[in-house]
Amino acid sequence: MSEKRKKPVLLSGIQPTGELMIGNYIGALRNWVALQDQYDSLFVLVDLHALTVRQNPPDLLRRCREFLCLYLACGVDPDRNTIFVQSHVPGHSQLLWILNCLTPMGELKRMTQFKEKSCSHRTNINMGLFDYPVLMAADILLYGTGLVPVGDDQKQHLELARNLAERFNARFGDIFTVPEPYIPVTGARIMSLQDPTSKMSKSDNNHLNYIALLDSPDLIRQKLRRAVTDAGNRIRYDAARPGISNLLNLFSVITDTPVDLVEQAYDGKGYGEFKNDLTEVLAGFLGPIQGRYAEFMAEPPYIEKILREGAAAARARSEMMLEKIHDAMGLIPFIRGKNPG
Ligand code: ATP
Ligand code: LTN
Repeated sequence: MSEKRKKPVLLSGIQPTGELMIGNYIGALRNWVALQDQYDSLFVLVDLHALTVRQNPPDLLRRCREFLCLYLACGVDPDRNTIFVQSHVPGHSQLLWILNCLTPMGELKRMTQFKEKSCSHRTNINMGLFDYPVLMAADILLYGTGLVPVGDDQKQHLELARNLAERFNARFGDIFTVPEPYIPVTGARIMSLQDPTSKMSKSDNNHLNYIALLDSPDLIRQKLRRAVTDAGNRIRYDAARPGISNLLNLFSVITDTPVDLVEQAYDGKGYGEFKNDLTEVLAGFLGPIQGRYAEFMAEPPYIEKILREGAAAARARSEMMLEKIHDAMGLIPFIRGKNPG
């Protein structure tokens, strides 16, 4: 067994919908990068999850490539991790079916994301949208994952994955690792710029609500200028003032400075100056990511190689796990290299 495989397994994914934005970076990608050395890490572009909402095929294809290049530009290292596309590994859909047969519909009806997406996609409430959390559980359980770095909004889905692992193990023997969420202490829920009581979301129809990783400095300035702040003009963190508190959080995370020190630095200064400085901070942070992104986008053969190798490694691992699962459940083993039966 190689050195890499002895480490505990970490897996996470982001669906290629909308535009990758600063909340996705702070809640998820930043931690993928921070943890990638300590774990045997798998990072998945969960394209099948994206099909739960209507997609235009050429746009989806372009977005998948852009997302992969952004993962790399943010520091996810293909030499130290397995990076792959969910639809390249059939085991995810196979395990989905098995887990479906262990999931009471009541558990899925309670899911907050299903309720929210059912409201925002009223004309397309499909089975996939309902089953989305079970596919996520399959992604996780298929590799014996111990740790799943995600933002706060995914807590409920992680709980389902844990329940399914425990239910399966109790019925069929100790096959699955029960995964733990890794949710950052700060930045687990970055809020929308125009409505700081809702989560910032990369598929928001109103682009003013989020800072995309590919936004230009001018666009960042415009978006921050229009970001809702609260009555008053003091730069103070206060749960009753979600607008300025959200911006303070962003400033604190990106500059790696505790919120109280940021507050001290802006004592007596106004929203205008703070927003200008936050623009500089974000533009300065995103500039190098955008530079690396452009370099990766100009290297399609390199990206294809990463995906080919990632899919091969993930397929091999997933097939071994599926054999164990099938065996435990009483399905006839598939005999490699021979015709079954
Ligand atoms: P969509 O709007 O397309 O449904 P999203 O912005 O909610 O997408 P996801 O693809 O659902 O993003 O999530 C990708 C990762 O980013 C997940 O780990 C999720 O928890 C995290 N994340 C999403 N939004 C935020 C946010 N506002 N703050 C912190 N983390 C977030
Ligand atoms: N549902 C997740 C994306 C996702 C995921 C996963 C995250 C799909 N499969 C496996 C972690 C592990 C979301 O962020 N919306």
